[in-house]
Formats: sequence, C-alpha cells, structure tokens
Amino acid sequence: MEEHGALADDQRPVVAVANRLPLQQGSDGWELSPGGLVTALRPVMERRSGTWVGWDGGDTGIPARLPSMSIDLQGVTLTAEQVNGYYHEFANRTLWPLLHDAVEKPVFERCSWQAYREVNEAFAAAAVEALGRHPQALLWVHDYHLMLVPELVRAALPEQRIGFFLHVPWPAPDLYSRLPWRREVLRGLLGADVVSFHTEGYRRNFVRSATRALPTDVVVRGTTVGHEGRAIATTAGPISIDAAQYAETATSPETAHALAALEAQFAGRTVLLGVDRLDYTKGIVERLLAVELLLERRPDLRDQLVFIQIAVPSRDDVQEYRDLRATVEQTVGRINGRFTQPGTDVPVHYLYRGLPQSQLAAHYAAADALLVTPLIDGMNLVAKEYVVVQHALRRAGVLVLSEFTGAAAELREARLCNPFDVEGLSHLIEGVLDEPLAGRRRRIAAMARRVHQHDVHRWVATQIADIGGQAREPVRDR
Ligand code: ADQ
Repeated sequence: MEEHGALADDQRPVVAVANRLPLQQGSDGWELSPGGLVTALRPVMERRSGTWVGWDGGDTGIPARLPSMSIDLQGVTLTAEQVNGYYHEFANRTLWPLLHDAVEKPVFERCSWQAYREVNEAFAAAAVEALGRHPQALLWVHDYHLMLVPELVRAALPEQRIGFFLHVPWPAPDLYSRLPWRREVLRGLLGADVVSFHTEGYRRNFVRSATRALPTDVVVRGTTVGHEGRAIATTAGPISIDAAQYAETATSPETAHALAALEAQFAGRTVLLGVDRLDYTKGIVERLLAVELLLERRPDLRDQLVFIQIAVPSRDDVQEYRDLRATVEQTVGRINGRFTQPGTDVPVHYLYRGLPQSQLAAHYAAADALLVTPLIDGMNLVAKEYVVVQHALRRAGVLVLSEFTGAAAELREARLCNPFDVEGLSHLIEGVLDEPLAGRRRRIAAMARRVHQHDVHRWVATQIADIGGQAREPVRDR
C-alpha cells in the first residue's frame, strides 16, 4: 500500500478498467498502443499514480509497468472460449448492434451471456486487487464490454467511488428492452456512483430504460437515479481529442512531406475522404452509393473528383464484418469499373488498413471534404481530428457530418446529412463543393475552436472530478 492518511481529492490515484491493456509489441519490445483513451488518461494517471486493468490479449510476459510510463499494468488472462463468448459474441454481436439501434440484428444467446458475466467477474476481481494497492483510488470503468463491473466491485467494496463511461450510444427504451438480460445489465451499471454518456440524448434514454425495466427499484430525481439506497448521478460528457497534439502533428515535417505527395498524386482534382474502422455503423456503403450516384449524374466529374476511403480492419472474426468488407470491396470495384475513364486514374481509392497519425493528418489536410456518414455513432473522433487539422493548416475543407453522431451535437457548423437518404447525400456532396471559400473557412475555424476548448484533457478532468464527487470546475488535470 502506497498511500497513508487522507489524500486531497485531486491527488487520489486512478484505477482504470478497459477491455484491453494499452500495449502493443513494437520493434524494441512492448510499447504504448496509440489509442485515444490511453493518450487521454496518461497525464492524469502519471500525476496521481494508478493502475490500468485490461485483457492481456492472450500475450504472455506483459511487464508490470512500461519503461516509458509510470502507470502499473494489470492484465486479465482469458481462455479462448471466454474471449469468443464474451468478446466476439456478446460484446460484438449482442451489445454492439443493440446499442447502435439494431442497425444489424443483435444475436441473443444464453451461453455468450454466461461468458460475459464470467469475464466481468474476472475484471471486477482484478480491479478489486488493484484497488487493494491504492486504497483511496477512484475506479473508472470503460465501455459496453464491462457493464457488470460496477455492481460486482460495489459488492466487494461498498464505499468505493466508481465511475462508468459508455463510449457508444444508449438506445431508446423500446429497443433496449429487447435484451433478455436488460435488468442485470442495468443493475450492473447502477453499482457506479456516476454513469456517463457522450450526449444528453443517450443519458436520457438510459434513465428511461432504467425506469421501464426496473419500475419498482429506481427513483428518478432530475439526473439522479436512486437505487438500493444510493444516489447515482447520470451525466453527459462528450469525449474529445488531444487537439493541441493533433495540431502539432498537422504542422510537422512528416505531415508536410506526406501532404506534398498526396497533392502531387491528386493535382487538379477535388478530394473527398472517408476514414473509419470498417464497421456497419459507419455508413461506408451508403457513402459509396452516394458517390456512385453523383458520378452517374455528373459525367464531367468522373475524372475531376477522387474519393479516398481509408478503412481500418476491424472485428474480422465476426461474420457481419466479413460480409461488410465484401460488400464495400464489391461496391468500390463496381464504381471504378463503371466510371474510370480510359487513360485516367480511378475515381475511388480504397485503403484497407490503418495509417500512422502523420499520414492520416496529411489525408485530412488534402481533403476538400470529409464524409462522416454513420447510421449511428456514439461520438466520432474522426470529425474532430479533421477540423483541427484543416484549421491548423488554414485550409477551408467541408465537414459533411451525419446527424446521427454524437459529434453533430457539438460541431454545429458542419453540413449535417441523413445517410439513410443516399440520393439526398449525393446532392449535398455536389452542393457543398460550390460553397464560397470564406464561409467554409469560417465554419472550420468555429468548429476547431470548440474542439480546442473542449479537448480530451478537459473531458478527463471533468469525469474524474465527477467520480470523486468534486465540483466540476476549475479544470486542474492538464
Ligand atoms: P470508434 O468506433 O473506433 O470509437 P472513432 O471515434 O471515429 O470511432 O475513431 C477512433 C479513432 O480511430 C480515431 O482517433 C481515428 O483517428 C482512428 N481511426 C479511424 N480510422 C482510422 C484509419 N483508417 N487509420 C488510422 N486511424 C483511424 C468508439 C465509438 C465512437 C467514439 C469513440 C471514443 O464508436 O463513437 O467516438 O469510441 O469514445
């Protein structure tokens, strides 16, 4: 045990619990993985000390701490069967589609629920162990993989301060009620002191789902839910990016180099861009169909416009994702087959891989418009990255943003679209490119300013203050 006596609220250590440990194998051994959450949590956890609890990914020899980082790591080891039932099945085929408005039909199977419960118990046990080393720590549990952890930890440590953040949407009560284990999951979350969401809409859906599924067990007063004699705060806290760091990458020599190459490659053409994990919630097929319709209607654009889609491989152990990949690749092939002019470049460039940040920033800089068209998306950080890069390089790109993303609530100067209306989307894309540059630049500047003001460090500080039960301001963790 490292702490003696009472610690000030803003010094309490943080134990974070997330599906994966923030580690990957690099050329010189283990290194920090580039994920947004770890970048965001690192400064706070290093200042206050703490432990990150997560699945070890089946890797052995994970260090207790990375040489470059003063955060302890505590791996949770799972069997192949548990990984399949909990992760591939329950998390990705039941909860993910259910929480995303059932845009794909959720699969409900008792054996995968069993695995989910078992694995949540293993994570909760690991969290309790880590909390034993940091007795005054705050516990911060992340995302839909671990919704039973708050209640399980509460049973072992009744006085523990616990926060939960959901990175995906919470659907309307009618949809949520389809889950056969709706009460168990709600009780799991209500073990926390604070349950937080990206938007006020998701927060409200959660409270209404709790009232509907547990009518005699919960009492709602404003944004507080009473359950088993405890008061649980529900909050809306939109996640963000490290805007200053992104702006720095945008203006780095590596990005300038990659941008020069892109500008030479696509000289004289209008560049449209899509950047996503390859997921059926992201509206990639709808976006491609809109581009196809546009090229069909406007033969003059066929060699003047290029659409670059960068798709990071995702969850390819799951059938729905393999099907999506096949559909995307078939659609790209069809569009290029139909519209490539003899002796010219193809209209659609498709990259099935993730790119390093400077390459990604160069693509954001080169894009006259970014098409962010999810059918539903908790937040969408790609939209925030684009406006920051465009603004840092004084560019005047257009953000086309689905109204069904959490980001649409904040990035109000974006050109909002309904991706279900493919024809409307194709007209919108056609129209935005004619918008005068001054207005475009003003919109980008307004959105970038907001992202800088509400960056990820502010998000972390607010979340941690809420979990500790402190006043929300001033923001101290930078
Ligand atoms: P994701 O669904 O993964 O996250 P998103 O927020 O858009 O979605 O992206 C996360 C990160 O992945 C971004 O920082 C982005 O740069 C990176 N990324 C995406 N495509 C990439 C590519 N082709 N190459 C390299 N990097 C790429 C979930 C929720 C979101 C929510 C986040 C955070 O689904 O709604 O915004 O968590 O809470």
